[in-house]
Amino acid sequence: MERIFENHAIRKSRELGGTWKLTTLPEGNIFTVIVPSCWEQEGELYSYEGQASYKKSFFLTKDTAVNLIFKGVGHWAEVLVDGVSLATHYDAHTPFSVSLPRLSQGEHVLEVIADNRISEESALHISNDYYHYGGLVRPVFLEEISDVFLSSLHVTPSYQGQWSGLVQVTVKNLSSQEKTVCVQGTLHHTDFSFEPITVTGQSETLLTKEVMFEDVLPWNCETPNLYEMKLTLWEENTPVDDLIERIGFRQIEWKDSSLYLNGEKIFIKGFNRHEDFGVVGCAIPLSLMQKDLSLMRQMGANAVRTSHYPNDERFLDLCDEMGFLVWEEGHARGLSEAQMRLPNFLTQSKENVREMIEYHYNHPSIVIWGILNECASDTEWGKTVYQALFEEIKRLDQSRPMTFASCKFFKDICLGLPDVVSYNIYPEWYVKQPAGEYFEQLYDWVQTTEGKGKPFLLSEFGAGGIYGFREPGKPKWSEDRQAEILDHMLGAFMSRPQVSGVFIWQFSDCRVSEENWWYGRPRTFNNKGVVDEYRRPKLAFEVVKKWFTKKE
Ligand code: ADA
Repeated sequence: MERIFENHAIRKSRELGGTWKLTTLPEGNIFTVIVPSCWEQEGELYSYEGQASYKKSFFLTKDTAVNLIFKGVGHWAEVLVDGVSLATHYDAHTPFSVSLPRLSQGEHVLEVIADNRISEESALHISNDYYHYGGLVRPVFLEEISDVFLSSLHVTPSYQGQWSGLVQVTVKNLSSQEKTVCVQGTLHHTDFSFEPITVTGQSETLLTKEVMFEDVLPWNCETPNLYEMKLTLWEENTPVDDLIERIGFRQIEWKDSSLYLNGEKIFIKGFNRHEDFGVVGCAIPLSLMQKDLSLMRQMGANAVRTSHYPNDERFLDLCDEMGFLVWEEGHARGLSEAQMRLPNFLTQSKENVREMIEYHYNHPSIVIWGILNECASDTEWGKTVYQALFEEIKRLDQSRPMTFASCKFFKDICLGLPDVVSYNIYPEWYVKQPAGEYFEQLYDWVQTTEGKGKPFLLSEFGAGGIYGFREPGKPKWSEDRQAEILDHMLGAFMSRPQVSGVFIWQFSDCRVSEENWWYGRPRTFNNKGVVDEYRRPKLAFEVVKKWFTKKE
């Protein structure tokens, strides 16, 4: 299934999983691999940076229109069917789909050429403090669709004494003929329908309707109530397509420096999490995604930041079900002004943010959108880019606040743009200064800028500890020192009224690029995880649990 719930009953959808033939290009080395997976999982390809062709045949029992859906390809993709190039896509962290109006009954060959090379054309995937895995790293699906089908569904919940939802549906007509269709929907005890419409040939039509819902319960961290909205598309008197989405009724407000969920004040106790697990890299199976959230819950966390890119939607489905709050962000980490001036940067960033919101809009767990982690927010050019991306978010979603994590201490010029001010700070690790003192200086400076009075999140703080390195003398990189520094930081930050929430850097260790990073990253890993890449807890695990489960 594309999600962790059944999102079609009428439309035929199957995963093109199992074995694929991988051929490295131009070397021509051939591997039989399982999709989804990172090619780095193949020992010989552990550090492969290049192109590879993935091939798999599929069979259609009748002539039909099809949708090919790619949930994540690292990080350039070219899609060919029967040798014909149909589409390209950039960035490993957002889905894309290719619709074909007609494929004949019989066997066809799907080929995807993936390329994880770093170049000036690749503005988001660069040598970085996380790894740029290659291949079909998330699942691939084949849907057999009718010529006219439901291509997206967004629901924006609101509460005025009764829950309602702005329902926005797009109907896509792949054929050249106009069609008369009707969309009907149901959620819990409420049925609704749109007026019948005639859609022209080769068009995409947006339908919008405000629907009042009877006796639905709100979504929150303690009782994450979810409801399936089922849409059916009728052509004449025949149901030809359907789309099922999951909705959570909740209202988000950031006011008087705090987050309110359905009117209740929430203090965020979160982790930063990279999509990276030992052996499998970023192609994490659902069971291990759930393991991560269970471990965070054991430590008393209620939130997760998808540092630094959009996440697998099945992970977000789990966050919806388990009542986690999510800061999801567009793909970017630590890009300089020069890198933000690269010709592809703004286009690739905007497309990444657009796809993130397009595909993840309905997740109630997402309570804030982030962009451009630690980019050049201390420069005029950087400010124009932050402004442009915030405008893109606002164009697509007016229901959620926005933020960005800054590291421009005492010199950020973009703090007037976000709804929430967020900073990444590392006192006692990178900076020889007590955590509380460092925080007060920074917070007081922010009150002299356009960030004055805004909710303030500590989006990152932490220290390195190499799993298994125990030393009572507590030198840096020992688990003992990591635990001590986190104890000081949490003690300093959790008690301060100016802080709306915290995200520890980071949940688990993750692999990093060798170029530019190996010397500061023992094992060529970022070792600031509270657990290592195999989720083995370090001494810091119990320290976090002490603070996150402490009764106010
Ligand atoms: C930065 C960055 C993180 C990570 C961290 C670290 O804050 O946002 O991705 O690199 O530093 O470990 O130093």
